[in-house]
Formats: sequence, structure tokens, C-alpha cells
Amino acid sequence: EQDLKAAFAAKVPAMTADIKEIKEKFGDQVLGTCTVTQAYGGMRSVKAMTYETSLLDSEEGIRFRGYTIPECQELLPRAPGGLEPLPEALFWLLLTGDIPTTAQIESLQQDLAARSKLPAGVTDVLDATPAGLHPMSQLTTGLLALQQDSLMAREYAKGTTKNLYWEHTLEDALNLIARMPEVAARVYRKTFKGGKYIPSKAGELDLSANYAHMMGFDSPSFADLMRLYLCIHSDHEGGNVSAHTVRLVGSALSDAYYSVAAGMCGLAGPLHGLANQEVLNWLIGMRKALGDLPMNEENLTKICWDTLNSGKVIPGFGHAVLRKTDPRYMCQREFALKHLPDDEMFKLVSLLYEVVPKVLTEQGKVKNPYPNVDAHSGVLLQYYGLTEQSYYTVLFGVSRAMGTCASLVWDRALMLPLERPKSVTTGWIKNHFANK
Ligand code: CMX
Repeated sequence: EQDLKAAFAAKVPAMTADIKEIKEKFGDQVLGTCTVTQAYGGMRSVKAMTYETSLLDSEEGIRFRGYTIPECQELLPRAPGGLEPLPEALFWLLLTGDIPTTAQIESLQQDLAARSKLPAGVTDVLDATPAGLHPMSQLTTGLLALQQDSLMAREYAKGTTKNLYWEHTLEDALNLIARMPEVAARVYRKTFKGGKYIPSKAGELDLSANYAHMMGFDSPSFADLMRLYLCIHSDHEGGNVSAHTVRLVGSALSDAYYSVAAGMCGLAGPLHGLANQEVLNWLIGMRKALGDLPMNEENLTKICWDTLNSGKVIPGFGHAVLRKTDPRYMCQREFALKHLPDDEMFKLVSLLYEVVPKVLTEQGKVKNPYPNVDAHSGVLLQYYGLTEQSYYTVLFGVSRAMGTCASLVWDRALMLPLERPKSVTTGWIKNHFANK
């Protein structure tokens, strides 16, 4: 199928039948248990939801529809002259489970370009946000302004039927994905470039290159970085704060704009997506603290301990699921080795890759002392001149919207119900176990 909607529609019946059969065969089986500690402990590793677009292995890291990041880099279509996969292609893969052909991606790119114009009033809303409002708050505001065009909301109000929800959600998802780069670029230009906006070249450039262009970056290798960046941040299975929020809010049949905006509010937290901003702040502070001292293991170790002793976490390290170095870190490291091997900040990040795991292991609290995706991204952006670290989570958000939207379309196609886990009080737990 050339068309994404048709390609997706072709997948739905088999998947629906598969799930029906699984429920019939294994419906009574226990998938995971939940201890009292887990109930108090953020439900870590409780298997209590399904999520089709990606799966995270604690040792190996993320697989998108079964494909590792290096496999995606090899197999997904690229832009002419580019070395990294196109995020449009990753979106196709996440949605359909199939590696798209170049012709399929060209058709999707045309479709996205045709949808990319911002509806009336959105730029006014963005322009009206107060100076100094965090870029993530501006991004979320922009998404809510885009909600005026939601097909799901409009059709629901008219009385659409349940079997059509996914079609409305796909429409919303495609419009949202097509429009978010311009919203995000406007946030950048408004906040850091005096409101001097750069017109979109949608249709002429691929989504990543156009986003980079609207921000003011036109080098081919920055466009390639954007493609890699938008691919690797898109999806990280279903339980992380942003993905789970999108799923949860969507389960109330709130449309894709509401759902993704809610997910962005979660991504804006320092233990989640904001960690990429925190890492850069930390690295800059570290360079200052070093002063004239050499950048070596001994001096960096001391600064890491100072961070821990002041009660802070070391940003960019640790993970709730991963127990090894994040492959999203590794592919960014490879990008750096190829494009900026002599950059001072990259050297600092490289040295910290050796130092921090030792420090965190010695501290003895963390389950995973290795770096995650956020430990590396800022240094790459910095190299190309995107130095405003409070913007970094917005880039993460543009990417995360793609993965979570792909999953949201499936949620509606599979007619997943309202999410509503049962909670209990501490008193209930005391009574429940009193006589056991
Ligand atoms: N520095 C210092 N202490 C850390 C730490 C770090 N990088 N990572 C974990 N810890 C601490 C935890 O705060 C916890 O301490 P307390 O028992 O005092 O509360 C203890 O080690 C055990 O935590 P854990 O089970 O290893 O990790 P969690 O699953 O609770 O948390 C995460 C995971 C990511 C929030 C945590 O590792 C962290 O805060 N890392 C730094 C922030 C960061 O990089 N976040 C980005 C993650 C990727 C993303 O979502 O973008």
C-alpha cells in the first residue's frame, strides 16, 4: 500500500483477531504481580499494560517494532545525501510494523507537507505567551491551540461510531506531527531570536531538515543530526511518564492534541525529558568549577561527588528500566566520533562516561550507573550552535509526539477501554494484611 492510512487499516483486523485469541487462550493467566513495595514504588517493573510500537529490554535497550537502533539506521529510508534514517519512516514503521519503501515515504512526506500549515490563531496564541515562559510551556500551549482542528473532537460531538475512532485519531496524529515542528521552531525563534521567524519550506525539505531550517540551522549535517535525534527519542515502550500519560489521557477519548500536550507536561520534568537541559547546565557548571584545573578523572570525580553530596542527582545517568548503557547514548556517541571528535564538550562527556559509573557504583544506591539518552544530546546540539539548553526538551517533545501518536492510533483501533487502575489506602493495606 502506498498510503499510510490504507497500510495501517490492512493491519488492524489481524491484530484485533490476534488479541481476541490471546484473551481467549491466556485471559486468566497472571502477567505480573504487584507487591506492596511496588505499589509504593512507582509500579516499577509491574507488567500491567500492553504497548505495541516498541519494547525496552533492560540489557539491550529499545527495539522499535523489533528493530534495534543500528538496524533502523541501516534499513529505514534516508533523505537524499543523508546518512541517518528519516523520522517519517520510523513513524511508518511504528504504526504499521513494516519497513516502508522510499515511494511510501515520499507519499507520506507529501501528505505531511500538505497538512503543515498552522490553523488561524495559533501563532497569535504563541505570540501572546509571556516572555520568559519556559519553552516546554510554550510548546504545550501551542499544541492546545492546535486542538481547535481536532477531527476526533468534532466527530465525537457529532456522534461518530467507535470503529471510526482510529481514523479520526490518525487524522489528528498526522496533522499534529506535520504542524508541531513549526510550532516548536516558532517557540525557539520567539524566545531566543527576537521573534524573527523563518518561513517553512515544507514540501521542499523533509520534516527534520525543515524544522532545522525554521530554527535557523541549514547545514546538511545538522539536518542529519535532527533526523537521528527525532528517530531515537520517539518511543520507549509504554510505561515511561510521557508515553503512559498520552495513553492514559487518550483513554478518556480526549483527542491526540490533549493527550500529547499532557504527555509533554510529563516530559518537562527533570527526572524525564528535562534531564537533557539539566545535563548541559551541569556540564557548563562543571567547566566553570574546573577553572584552570585539568579535565581529568580525578577532578571530575570530585565534582561528581560534590553534586551528589549537595543532594542532587547526576543528570543523564540512571534509568528506571535500563541496566546497561542506553543504545540511544551510543548512537549519539558514534555521531560525535564521526562529526565532532575534537570538540571539548564531547571530550568532557566522554570522560564522564568513564567517571560517573564508578562514582555512582561507589555511592551504591542506583540500580543503573550508566548514561541514558539525555547525557549526550545537548553536546551535539551545542556543537552546531543550538546552545540554548532550556530549549532541548522541546526537541525531545517533537520526537516523542511521533511515537506516542503511533501508539495512540493503535489504542483507538484496538478499542482499548478507559484506564482506571484500582488504588488502595495505607489503612487498607494495614487491615488487609493484619491477620495474614
Ligand atoms: N544520580 C544520583 N542518584 C541517582 C541517580 C543519579 N543519576 N539515579 C538514581 N539515583 C538514586 C535515586 O534517586 C534513588 O535514590 P533514593 O533511594 O534516595 O530515592 C536510588 O538511586 C535508586 O534509584 P533507581 O531505582 O536506580 O532509579 P529510579 O528508577 O528510581 O529512577 C531515574 C530512574 C531516571 C529517575 C534516575 O536514575 C534519575 O534520577 N536519573 C537522573 C535524571 C535523568 O537522567 N533522567 C532521564 C531519564 C531518561 C529520560 O526519561 O529522558
